[in-house]
Amino acid sequence: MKLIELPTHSDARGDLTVIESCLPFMIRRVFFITKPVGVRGGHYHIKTVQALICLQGSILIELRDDLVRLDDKRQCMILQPSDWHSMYEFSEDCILLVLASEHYSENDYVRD
Ligand code: T46
Repeated sequence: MKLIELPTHSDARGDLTVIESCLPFMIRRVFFITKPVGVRGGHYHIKTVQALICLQGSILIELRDDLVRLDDKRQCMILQPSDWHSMYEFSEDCILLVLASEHYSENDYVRD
């Protein structure tokens, strides 16, 4: 797992945050999670690398040996395939954006 600070351009019109050359993979899939409750995740991947950005609200991400709260949209969490992760303690307004290196395949998941 790696945390990256995304460059943000702020002026009187607002903030513009860029995800460009900082990702260690080509984006093949994008999804976002809204209105999350309970616990999600609880798996690692065989091939997929992912970048997680909490666009709004906050979320707690549990890794094998770490616990990280994402609550800043300029922060990007890179998860390698072997990084087991579970997500919980979502704020009600949470929006989690995920960029993935592979197309969706259930065969890529190793679940608890
Ligand atoms: C991850 C965390 C951060 C699809 O059909 N296509 C997709 O691209 C995805 C991601 C999911 N789905 C279907 C499969 C399930 O029927 O959507 C349903 C919910 O997926 P899942 O239970 O895997 O959701 P999470 O929140 O536990 O995990 C998701 C990603 O699947 C996973 O890659 O790392 O978000």
